[in-house]
Amino acid sequence: MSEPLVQTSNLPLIPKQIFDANYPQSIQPKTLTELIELLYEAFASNEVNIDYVYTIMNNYKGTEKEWAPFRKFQPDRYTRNLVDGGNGKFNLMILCWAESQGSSIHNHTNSHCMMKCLQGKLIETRYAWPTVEQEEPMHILSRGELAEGQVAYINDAIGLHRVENPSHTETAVTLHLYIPPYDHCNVFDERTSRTNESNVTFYSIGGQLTANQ
Ligand code: CSS
Ligand code: FE2
Repeated sequence: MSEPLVQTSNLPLIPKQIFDANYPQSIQPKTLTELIELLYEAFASNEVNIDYVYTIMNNYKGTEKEWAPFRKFQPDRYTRNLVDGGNGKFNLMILCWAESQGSSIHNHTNSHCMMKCLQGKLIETRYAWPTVEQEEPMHILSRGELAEGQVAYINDAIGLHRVENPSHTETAVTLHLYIPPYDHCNVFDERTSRTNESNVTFYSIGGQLTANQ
């Protein structure tokens, strides 16, 4: 594997303008229901303030009890569990990463992606988009840890990423917000930069298993 070009140890890896966002820190959703209500409010008009949405995701502090319906693991792959479809404007979902599970390297199909670590920790490795036609290993931009409570932000302009649960003994759970929702993405081969389109599916919707398990 190639060496990281930039080694970052302090996530969240989010763009500066989001760090600089100066929104009332008093908005502290204490339940998943409250977070969802605030999201619906934020998405009520056609213009959404991404910095504000980041702030409420960041301030959300929930309990394991309310994630329970969406906390579903399977042995061969991380699971994607839809919590709320946001009237077609966003997807809020809980992803469950069993020991050592990880994603492929992927983009986010022009959506904003926010990922909050609810339990355990994740490693996020960011990659540059391949720029040349010939096959070559992908270039790592950064690698960092996402600890409990932290929120990472990425979009296609920032780059691609792979998310992994580095622990061989602990599971991890993350809360993801995609704006707008998307149902396919591109996945990339780290060694060759080759890419393929891939559909993304839900393991469960509203706590009910789908036909995709
Ligand atoms: N984007 C991946 C998870 S890492 S953000 C997915 O939707 O499955
Ligand atoms: Fe992702």
